[in-house]
Amino acid sequence: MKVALITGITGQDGSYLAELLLEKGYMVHGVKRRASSFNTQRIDHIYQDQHEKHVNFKLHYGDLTDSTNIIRIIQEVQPDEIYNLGAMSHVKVSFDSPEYVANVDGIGTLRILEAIRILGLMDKTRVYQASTSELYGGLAENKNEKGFYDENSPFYPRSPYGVAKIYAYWITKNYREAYNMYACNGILFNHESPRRGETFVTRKITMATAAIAKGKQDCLYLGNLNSQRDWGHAKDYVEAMWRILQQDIAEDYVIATGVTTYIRDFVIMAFAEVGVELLFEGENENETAKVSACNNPLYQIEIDKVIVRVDPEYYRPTEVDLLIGDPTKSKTQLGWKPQYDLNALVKEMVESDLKLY
Ligand code: NDP
Ligand code: GDR
Repeated sequence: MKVALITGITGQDGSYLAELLLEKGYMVHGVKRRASSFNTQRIDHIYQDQHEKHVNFKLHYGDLTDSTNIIRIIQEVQPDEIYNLGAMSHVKVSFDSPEYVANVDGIGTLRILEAIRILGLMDKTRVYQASTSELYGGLAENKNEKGFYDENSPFYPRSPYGVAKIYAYWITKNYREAYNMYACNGILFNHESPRRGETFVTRKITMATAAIAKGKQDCLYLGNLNSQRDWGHAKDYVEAMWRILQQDIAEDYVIATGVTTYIRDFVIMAFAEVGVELLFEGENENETAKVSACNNPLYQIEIDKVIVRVDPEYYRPTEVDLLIGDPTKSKTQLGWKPQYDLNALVKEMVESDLKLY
């Protein structure tokens, strides 16, 4: 039986990856942080199963800022594969706590790689590092000739999060080259799901769509509506993570859909799911969206009511304007193909949030 260790198991990706690896017959270990309130909602269903039937699943308390803890867990678990998904993953928040983010998202990766070296597991343990499209920074001149970011595009991170993740990217590559370790970067573009954290833009939009439709919220306040993101479904993306660690040779891969969409259009798509048509007017901080039609008799939403406003509070000091990834290498070498398109993703997220209300 293969043994996997997942950091960030309580997060969006960690929970889907744990399910996938259990399905594949792995023994799955996860690192969770001690918190003053419960932080295991996304994996409680797996944990509960453990009491009712035999499930190969075990959680360990730990933190990526704590080397001795990381070494001890890896020594105990002796993993065949480590998926390092733990991170302070919110780009805007990283401007408020840059040093902490450098410690967790940057040096945290080094702690894992060093633990493997110290424990002499270099020939046994394969490492997946959760790298990100934030490394590219959205600079137009750095796209390839087809107009996408690929594995060879230059990096220009635009946030403390991106800068911390670029350290993690390079230290992973360096340990692969210096010590012949099987260590890979998955450069993943944005991926979402009903389990997405509530303060990321897609989930914020789908939750507000449901709340407004059910009369529980008046207005949705957002930041920059003019940025564009290449959005996929987290379920598809954890499958790519696993494939990256099953190859003969360790390499880095871009995981993306190759389609990019404005934030504004995501808002339109989400409200269309509840039968609300929106009309956007104005520019930048004066931009609003009002209801131009409501085609669903279940929801009484006033026509002409403004239900989306821009609040500059959500702007970032430096923004990544446009992301679009080229998944050619992952499609050809990994045989990876996403099952979801954006319409299916938005539909699933809105339906799930409607159930919450
Ligand atoms: P989430 O924010 O949902 O999950 C992050 C996880 O990291 C949580 O389990 C969190 O624990 C844990 N964590 C945070 N700080 C620490 C710490 N100091 N020590 C140990 N664990 C910690 O992120 P996602 O699941 O969306 O993303 C997974 C990884 O992929 C992250 O590294 C992210 O940066 C990266 N990524 C994500 C993309 C996306 O679009 N989702 C795209 C590209 C990369 P807790 O629950 O206690 O907070
Ligand atoms: P991102 O995701 O920064 O791309 O990082 P996020 O959903 O936070 O922002 C996407 C874009 O939407 C704009 N935006 C807003 N964002 C948030 N969070 N809240 C708002 O109210 C809002 N209004 C507009 C942002 O300015 C931005 O342009 C995500 C994270 O998962 C990272 O960990 C990961 O590495 C990258 O995706 C790839």
